[in-house]
Amino acid sequence: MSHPIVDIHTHVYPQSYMDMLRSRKTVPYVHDPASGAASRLIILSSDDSESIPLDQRGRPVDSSYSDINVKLAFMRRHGITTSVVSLANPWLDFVEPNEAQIWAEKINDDLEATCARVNDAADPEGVRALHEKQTLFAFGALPLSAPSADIVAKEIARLKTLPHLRGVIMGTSGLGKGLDDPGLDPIWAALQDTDSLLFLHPHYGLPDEAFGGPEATDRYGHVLPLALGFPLETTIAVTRMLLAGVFDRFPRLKILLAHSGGTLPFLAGRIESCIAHERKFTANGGDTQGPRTDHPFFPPLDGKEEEPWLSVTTNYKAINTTLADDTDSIKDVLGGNAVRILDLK
Ligand code: 5CU
Repeated sequence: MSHPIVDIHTHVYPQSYMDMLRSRKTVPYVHDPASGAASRLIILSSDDSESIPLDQRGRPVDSSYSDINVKLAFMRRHGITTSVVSLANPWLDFVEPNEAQIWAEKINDDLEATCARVNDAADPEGVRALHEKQTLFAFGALPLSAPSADIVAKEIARLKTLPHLRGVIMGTSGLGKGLDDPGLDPIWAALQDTDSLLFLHPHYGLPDEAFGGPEATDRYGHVLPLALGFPLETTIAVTRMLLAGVFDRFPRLKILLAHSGGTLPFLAGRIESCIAHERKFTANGGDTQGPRTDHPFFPPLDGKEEEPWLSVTTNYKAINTTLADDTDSIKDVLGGNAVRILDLK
């Protein structure tokens, strides 16, 4: 391997977080069936219906969600040299306000310690080239349910002091009112002032009715919410930021949108057109100047976790096919861009 291959979208649930989920009985929670069958992770309210037996709710959760050695094995299997790990959804969104800061510090310190341990242990004698080592960095979690946005801003500043942290991960609910909420301004300011990358990731999707209600969920499982609900959630969240002028007030905000930007790349033109034609938006002071517009939770089925994962190999194939002979661009997309933007040296 002569160049870095970086995975910037790869989640973990640290053990302390799993323990906390095990102590809960409402979403999000972990249920351990008395039969000894695999534990269940129930993080979506649609998975928590009384009509579903408890032992079958949500999804099976195994060590790949929390064990860093399993993550490193996953990286080796797919030729990934560097991963920027992040706490998985729903992050700390649901934590009691008075516990949010404590949990954020605990999770973020835990991520920092894990990265430090892995990076030091990866090459104890220092004999391997940088790009041959397995290295870990992390995006930090934010205490968004804390009593004030200043507590969140303080954690963003603290993250800059942790050597392996490279930004933050956040969902689309913000402080509970969505990302066009002016109450988020201190947080946007902290991210901009500290030059911290924001990894924006969906969790809440769209209401079940959008997909045909419980009958459709029973028939198709998570296909519609994950394939369509997640990307649309991201698209709606970022569009609300655009409409609220967040990018005008914070022009140096750096955002990484999960899942290739949701559906934003396809809908940007239509969003601009609708903005330009909406009287209510202009009457309310909206700015119509345009144009202004950019893991492993999919293991293979049938117990084939040890084989290459389709969710990874599909990306490799798309990159190699689309960019064909342009080897420099292939290297950039596979890792060079991430190394540069996130300073992963
Ligand atoms: O595909 C994904 O990114 C995910 C994720 O991050 N979390 C989840 O619950 N399902 C799918």
